Amino acid sequence: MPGSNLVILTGAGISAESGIATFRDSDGVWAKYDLQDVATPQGFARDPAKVHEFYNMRRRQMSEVMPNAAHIALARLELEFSGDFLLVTQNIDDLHERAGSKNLIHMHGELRRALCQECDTSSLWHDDLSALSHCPVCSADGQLRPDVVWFGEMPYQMERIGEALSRCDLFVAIGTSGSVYPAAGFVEEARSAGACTVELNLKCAGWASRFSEQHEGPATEAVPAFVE
Ligand code: BJW
Repeated sequence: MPGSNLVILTGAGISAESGIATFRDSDGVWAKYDLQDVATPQGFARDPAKVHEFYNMRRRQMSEVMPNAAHIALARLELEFSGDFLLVTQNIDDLHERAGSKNLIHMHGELRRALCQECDTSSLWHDDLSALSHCPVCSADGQLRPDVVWFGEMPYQMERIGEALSRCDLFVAIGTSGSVYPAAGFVEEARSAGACTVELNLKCAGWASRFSEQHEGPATEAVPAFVE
C-alpha cells in the first residue's frame, strides 16, 4: 500500500479477542444493559450512579487487558506507511495507543478521560468516577461525566475525519457492524472520493455490500494478514 491516503475505521470487534465485549453480538453489552439507561444523556440525568458504575466497571476491565495482534499490526502499518495515515476508532478503550498507534481519533471518546459539565474541560482520569468527583481544572464538585459520546451527541473531530475521507484512496473498516451513524456512513464518503473500500470482520454481514472487498476472519488473523 505505498504512497496512498489511508483511513482505517475500527469498532468493538478489534478489541474482542483482547477480552472486551462487543455491543451487538449475542453476548454483547446491549444484551446485558439497556442502552437508553447507560448510553444516552437522558439516562445519565435520570441515574448518574448507574452510568458511573457501568463505565467504572469498563475502565477497570480495560486496565486488565492487553492490545492484541490486530492493534499491533495497525501500529506497525502506521510506522511503515509512506502516505497519509489516519486511524479512527469508535472504541473508548486505549488498546490502539497502548499498541503504539499515533495518528488516532477516538470519535466516541475515551474511558480514560472525564469531562467537566461546568468548565467543558476533558481531563485524564484513571480512577472510578462518582457523583462526588471533583474537577481538577475548575474544582467544581459533582460535574464530571465519562468523556464518551452517547446517542444524540456529536462525535469528536468530525471535520478532520471528513477531510481525510474526502481525499482517501483506501478505506478499511475493521470489526464494526456499521449500525451507528455517522461512522456507518464513512464507507459511502470514501466511495464518493473514489477510494477502494475494504471490510475486515468475523462475519461480513449487513453492510458488506457497501464495500469493494471483504475478508472474513477474527481480527487477530485478518488484520495482520491484510497488512502484510
Ligand atoms: C469481530 C470479532 C473479531 C466480533 N474479529 N470482528 C439515522 C441516520 C443517521 C443517524 C441516526 C439515524 N438514526 C439515529 C441516528 C443517530 C444515532 C444512530 O446512529 N443510531 C443508530 C442506532 C441508528 N447516532 C448518534 O446518536 C451519534 N451521534 C450523532 O449522530 O450526532 C449527530 C447529531 C447530534 C446532535 C444533534 C444533531 C446531530 C452518536 C453515536 C454514539 C454511539 N455511542 C456508543 C457508546 C459509546 C460509549 C461506550 O462505548 O459506551 O458507541 S454506542 C456503541 O456502538 C459504541 C460503539 O462505538 C458503537 C458502534 O458499535 P461497533 O463498534 O460497530 O460494535 P458492534 O457490537 O455493533 O459490532 C461489532 C462487530 O465486530 C460485528 O460486526 C462483529 O461481527 C465484529 N466482530 N468479534 C473481527 N474477533
